Amino acid sequence: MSKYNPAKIEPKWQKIWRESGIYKDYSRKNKFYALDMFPYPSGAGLHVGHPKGYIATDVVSRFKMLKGYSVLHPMGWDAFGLPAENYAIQNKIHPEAAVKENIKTFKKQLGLFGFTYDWDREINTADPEYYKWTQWIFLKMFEKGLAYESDEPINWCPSCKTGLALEDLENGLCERCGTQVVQKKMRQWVLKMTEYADRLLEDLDKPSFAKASAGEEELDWEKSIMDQQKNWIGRSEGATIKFEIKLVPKTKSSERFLRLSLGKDWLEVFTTRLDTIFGCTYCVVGPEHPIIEKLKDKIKNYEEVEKYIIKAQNKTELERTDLQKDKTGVELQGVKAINPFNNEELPLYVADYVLGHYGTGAVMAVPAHDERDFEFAKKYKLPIKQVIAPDLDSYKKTIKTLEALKKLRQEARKEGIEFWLLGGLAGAFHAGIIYREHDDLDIIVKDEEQYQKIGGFLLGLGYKKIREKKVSEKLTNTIYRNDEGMEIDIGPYINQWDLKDKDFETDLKRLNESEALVLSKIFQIHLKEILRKNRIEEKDRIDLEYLKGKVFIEDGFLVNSGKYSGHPSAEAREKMTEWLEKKKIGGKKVNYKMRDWVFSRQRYWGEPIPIIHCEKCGTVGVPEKNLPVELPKVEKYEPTETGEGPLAGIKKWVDVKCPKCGGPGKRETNTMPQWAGSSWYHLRYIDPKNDKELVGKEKEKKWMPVDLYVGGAEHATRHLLYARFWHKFLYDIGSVSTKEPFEKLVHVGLIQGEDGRKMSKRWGNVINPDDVISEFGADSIRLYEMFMGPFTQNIAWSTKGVVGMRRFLEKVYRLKSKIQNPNIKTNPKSKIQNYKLDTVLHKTIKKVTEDIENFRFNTAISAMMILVNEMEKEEKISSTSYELLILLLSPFAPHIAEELWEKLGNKKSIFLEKWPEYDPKLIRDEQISLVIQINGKVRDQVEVAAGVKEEEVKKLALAQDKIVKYIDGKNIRKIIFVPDRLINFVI
Ligand code: ANZ
Ligand code: ZN
Repeated sequence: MSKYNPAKIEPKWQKIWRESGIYKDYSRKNKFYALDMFPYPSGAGLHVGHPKGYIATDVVSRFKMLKGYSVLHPMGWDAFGLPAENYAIQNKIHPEAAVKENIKTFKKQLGLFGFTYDWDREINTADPEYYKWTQWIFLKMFEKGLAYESDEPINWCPSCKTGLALEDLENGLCERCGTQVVQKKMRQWVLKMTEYADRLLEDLDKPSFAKASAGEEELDWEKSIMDQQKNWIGRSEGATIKFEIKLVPKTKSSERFLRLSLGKDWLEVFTTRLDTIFGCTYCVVGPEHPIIEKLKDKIKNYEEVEKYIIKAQNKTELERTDLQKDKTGVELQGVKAINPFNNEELPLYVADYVLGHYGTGAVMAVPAHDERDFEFAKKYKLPIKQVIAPDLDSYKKTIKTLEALKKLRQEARKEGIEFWLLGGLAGAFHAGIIYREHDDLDIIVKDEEQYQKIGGFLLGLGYKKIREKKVSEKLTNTIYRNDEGMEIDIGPYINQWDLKDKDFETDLKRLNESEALVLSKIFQIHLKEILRKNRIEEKDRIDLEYLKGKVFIEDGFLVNSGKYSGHPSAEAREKMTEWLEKKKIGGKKVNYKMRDWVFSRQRYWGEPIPIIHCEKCGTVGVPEKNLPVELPKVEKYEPTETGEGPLAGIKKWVDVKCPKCGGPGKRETNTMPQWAGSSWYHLRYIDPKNDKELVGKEKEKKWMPVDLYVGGAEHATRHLLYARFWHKFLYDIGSVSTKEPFEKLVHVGLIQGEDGRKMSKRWGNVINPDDVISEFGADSIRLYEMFMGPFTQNIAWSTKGVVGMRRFLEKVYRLKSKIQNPNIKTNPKSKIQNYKLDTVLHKTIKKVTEDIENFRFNTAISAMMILVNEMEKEEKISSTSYELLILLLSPFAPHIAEELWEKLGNKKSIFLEKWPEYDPKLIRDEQISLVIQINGKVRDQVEVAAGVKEEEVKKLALAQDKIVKYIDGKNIRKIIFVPDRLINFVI
């Protein structure tokens, strides 16, 4: 028999497949659309990491074909954009030529893998026939007001010499070249992606995947990717509040505050924590905030403010918002903000930790409950006022009644823990000071539950504080009454504590939750008394120094908050929002982190934006019939320093007639970003040659949504967001019938170099698939990449692993010689030839089927390896068994499968077969204990596989020592066999 020779059989089958068009049967009833994230054809060609995802979709495509689906599995090129252009510049070739060249290489390389692509559907985003429709979509957005010009400062990469979208940054650096971006004010085109923010969020899970017609289905996306999208969209529910602005006149002559000339002036802030409003001790605006310019004349230290603003402009957003970075700011002297809830006059600062474009660009600062505000307040010695107490619900549960409390106290006393009681008092005292604020305390005291919470929480604090001299002195001069009405002078105890500091600490540590509660209860009973006796003054309030570095940022219960004290945070937020709305000075507000998509690039290699600027008519869309606006062929395409794209230099191209008025107009010279073409390519594959529509309605309905989309996790927040945005827009204008484009999304884990590093020229660890294929064959590399580990995991390449796969395939090939009666076909269901092997076989069918469906290719392959080992042990195997093995293997290693299939005498391609189904009877897994009786008496039992036949059981039973003894040459008169239960020998 011939030897396995992939070098011969792989090209042979690739040619046959290509010529027969076997993958292009689109007439079957059920469809499956498998989509890969298409590559940008870089100059370096593919390394072995790139095809991993492509192999996976190919395995699934072939599997689905065998399952009777029409499978759409296309491939194309993401050819526009920076990577291609930068490559061209570096290598001094025109990007168009470079792309053409690179595509050739890529296509050749992909061809070696034997993928099921329908190359008739190949698309190229840089092809005018394609980008005509990219431009068309832009025009539609422009018509609907979703594409607009803006002059806002944007992120500019000085190295790529172009503006970038927020999504193009990685930790504040240009994602392409790693250069620090700067803020640059320039004219740009922006797409109103924020208009879709809520839908982009909602449709991710709830009633997410919805075909317009069909019922609701969930998006089958990995949670991690969904989470990344959710975070990127960054929905925040909160409120806006208007703070009235008051001005302190510059002249000292008047002490009164003056209102701005046009009545009241307001500062609007956005907060997610309205419940903390009583803890607001200052307000902040970002350096971009218009109020600074507006109040220019009123700000006493404007010069200083201006200097600060200029400095802030050079910082990246990351530098500005990084929690670790030092917070800076300048007070706007002469300007105050009034907290509408308590009419407190608060200082107003400009600080760059507040961002201009988020929310309202201004915040109410609550240093006790926000870490950035806290850092800032510490630095500028601003008051820190606690208004939220943690919820100590668990304490409440531990003890319910005063009885229990008293018992505990008694027990505590038995152990001589009077300290605790006093500690409790001290804590109470301290807490009383802290919480004493206006008449809030009354509310607290009235509300027992609240009280416990606050008291319990503050006990620890009390203990600590008490040891500080200042407090000790105060306590020493005070007389307290315990809950039995006894007066206690705690002075001496305090001194004791000081003396026995160590013991005290030990005691402290012994406090458990319920004991802490005891103390808080006592605190509760005594507090009124304490306060009355001591007539505690406001000035005694001790600020929460203990909070240093440990800001309580969670929800809890309000304290120090006027009539809102005692309410849980969420409830308080609701009530406060209502109040704002009633007063018409604010209300509920939802904010998104995501921003509109900065859509223009000052580069050559992209789709021209189909807009004409006319002095009279403004911006005018190029009429549809004039699309595409072709990218002019130019000699010089390098980016310029000016912030204008290279197209601006081509006068002949720029100067046009205004389509509206016929007057002189100029073409838009910015181009679209790399992500434009890929935002809708999934639709073009469906109908790639249609010159009337971007996709024909019937075809779109037939194929959408994409059933399986596989690609890199790095696209989680950029491409996948853009594509969903465009798809939703196309849904809205009736171009597509589904709200979401991609039903199932799986991310591919990276293949690293053999050294565990990212595969890159820089590390010299790049492995070229062409070499691997010429040495071991495409089927071996296909199998290996699916076998290396769980699909979504990053994993290092190992050439040894490919060798292993090659050996496995050789084994499979050799097994053919074990076929018994190769010419007689056996029916898999009726004629079971070898029970044990068939069991393994059918289990393997089940496993491989389920594993492919769940992207567990590695375990599918191990199951097949086990099967092959079992087959090797047999002297003979049936042709049916062998065929089943080949079928199971075919999606993974299509060439060898097809070859062997042919060798078995089949006339049609294996991919026109039906995927095997397992026989449930055969995979009843359990080994069962089968009882052996002699004359009805149990004498022994044996372990056998379920379903085993009488003949086999008989042989087995008669071979058992015990049974041999009983039978001992006697004549067996009768055998009674109950399958899977017993065998009875009558002698
Ligand atoms: C008061 C407050 C108190 C806040 C507190 C938080 C905690 P997310 O959840 O990310 O939406 N904020 C608002 N606009 C801002 C801006 N332009 N730049 C920087 N920070 C800004 O964050 C919303 C919170 O971030 C808002 O709620 C506001 O601070 C701050 F205990 O208001 B908060
Ligand atoms: Zn005009």
